[in-house]
Amino acid sequence: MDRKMWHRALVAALVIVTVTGGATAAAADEAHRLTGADPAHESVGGGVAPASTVVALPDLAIAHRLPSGGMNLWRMPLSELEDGFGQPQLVKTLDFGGFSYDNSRTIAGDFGDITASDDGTADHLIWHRQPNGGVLLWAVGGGADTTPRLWHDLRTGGWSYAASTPMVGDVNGDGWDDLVVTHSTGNRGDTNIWVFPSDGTRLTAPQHWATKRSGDSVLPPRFLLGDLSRDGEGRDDVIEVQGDVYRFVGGTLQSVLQYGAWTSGSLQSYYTDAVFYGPKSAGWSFGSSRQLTGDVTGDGLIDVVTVHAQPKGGILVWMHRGCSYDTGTQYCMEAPVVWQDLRTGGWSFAGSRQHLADTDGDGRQDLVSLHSQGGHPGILVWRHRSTGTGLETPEVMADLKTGGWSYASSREAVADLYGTFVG
Ligand SMILES: [Ca+2]
Ligand SMILES: [Ca+2]
Ligand SMILES: [Ca+2]
Ligand SMILES: [Ca+2]
Repeated sequence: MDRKMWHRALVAALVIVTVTGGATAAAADEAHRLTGADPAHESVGGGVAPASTVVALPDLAIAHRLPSGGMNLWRMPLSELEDGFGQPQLVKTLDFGGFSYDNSRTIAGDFGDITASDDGTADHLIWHRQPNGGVLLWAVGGGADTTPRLWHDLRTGGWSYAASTPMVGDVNGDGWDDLVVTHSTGNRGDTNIWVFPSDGTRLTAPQHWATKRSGDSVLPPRFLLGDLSRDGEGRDDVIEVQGDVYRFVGGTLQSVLQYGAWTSGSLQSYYTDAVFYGPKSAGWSFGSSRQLTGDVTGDGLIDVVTVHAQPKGGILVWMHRGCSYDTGTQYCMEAPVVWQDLRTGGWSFAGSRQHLADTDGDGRQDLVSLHSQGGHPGILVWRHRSTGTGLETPEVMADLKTGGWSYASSREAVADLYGTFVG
């Protein structure tokens, strides 16, 4: 079953639960995490669980700086279908062995059943700077055994912590998250794209998938992962966001914010036409925006959400809906529309971070915002539920204003995880 069909089945299943169970709350005790495979994996590996029982159970994986310089790793269930919704749970304290919050990047996903006790909660990855400028890659699996495992020693071979950026996605479509690392080559801004494929228990040796030429982008681009291709074949593509490039728009050469995509799933990745040009003259700005990928509409096609700062303060949330009709290009994205106007109410672009996750199990990913608290160090976590055509008024899903939480001393990532209904 492909991802699109799976989402449709999911929505149908929830309708049944709601009707027979009275409310989604009735399902809270019946949601169990999946290990071993997620829906896409089962479609490849020869299906096991009925698709109608599968729901998204994403985790927010938080890394928080310790006074010693180390870090705490936390997980917070993001789905209200699960016990512990919105409540951070400490996974591991890394105050030994040289682990450093400031000298590492942390991401999370579903990289495999890493230990015998892996329970399908977030697996954490630590991309750690070494004294010689290289990298060590550590993993902390979900479940009881949180001993960090050294997966790759990248202190040699030309690896540079400073020149690399780790990302998470499933680029070969087997249902396990893979690590994708963009690495500057030092040659006129060219970028190598490396993939560390998961084998279901760990990330295997890095493979060089592509070299992206710098082209005419003035600013270093941002890279995202998402299955943007029209057929939604289940393999994440590499999406490149460029700023201050000049393109003819409406017959006029203009500075634009531009999104393009690379195919994944083979050793021959290549750049295709940009799917969006946002002219500077219309207010689009690379530096004043950030992009997210996910299925916000619930149709199984990946959408791009752009969170954009506004000149007089606040934020607009734009939706570029993914589409499947024939546009003559391999990729398809509809013109952006505003899904939420947060220009009032104290919303700050610089003082917030956003993610996408399905927080209510309806198959539509919702916007999740972590917001700083002015002069106070803490955090409020908001969810903006997707209706399929817009976002509902944000509501607080976790109040981390006290308890030692610091917006400035933490970072987080969403792990896309799954579970089943029983009964
Ligand atoms: Ca795992
Ligand atoms: Ca994979
Ligand atoms: Ca969609
Ligand atoms: Ca949702």
